[in-house]
Amino acid sequence: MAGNRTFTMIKPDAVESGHIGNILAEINKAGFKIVAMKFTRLSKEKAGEFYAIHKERPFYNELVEFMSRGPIVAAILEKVNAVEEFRTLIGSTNPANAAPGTIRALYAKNVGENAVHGSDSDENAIIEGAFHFAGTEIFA
Ligand code: IDP
Ligand code: MG
Repeated sequence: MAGNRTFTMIKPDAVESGHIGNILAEINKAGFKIVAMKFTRLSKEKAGEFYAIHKERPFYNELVEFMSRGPIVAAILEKVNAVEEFRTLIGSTNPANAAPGTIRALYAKNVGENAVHGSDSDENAIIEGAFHFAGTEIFA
């Protein structure tokens, strides 16, 4: 249902550091239901497309390189008020500013390599989920 889903990625830094299990445990503890999930890798082209909204930002090329350098876990999560609840669970973009106990405070390295993605609106959650998953891969 719109409004109750968000999209996330466990980013290459967190996968490389062996934190997939820890991060999924935090997501489960916070009461999110996983309705779609895959272990995959973004090509440079796909990473560029996913982050096209940041094309004019100075860190765009760095972001595309980073997000395509290794595998990620992509997932669609369900919970009442999922987008906002998940942004609260992951904490600020820069882990130096992330509240204690948030996923980024626990596992992010820096403002670029920050462990997880979380959609910023219901509209983008739908777009981002559809970017990674076919309807047949989503289990409500
Ligand atoms: P968000 O992931 O918290 O929504 P956005 O501002 O949407 O943050 O930025 C998207 C992603 O771009 C961030 O998660 C991070 O990986 C990267 N990023 C943001 N700001 C910087 C920066 O100043 N330097 C390098 N990478 C950045
Ligand atoms: Mg964002």
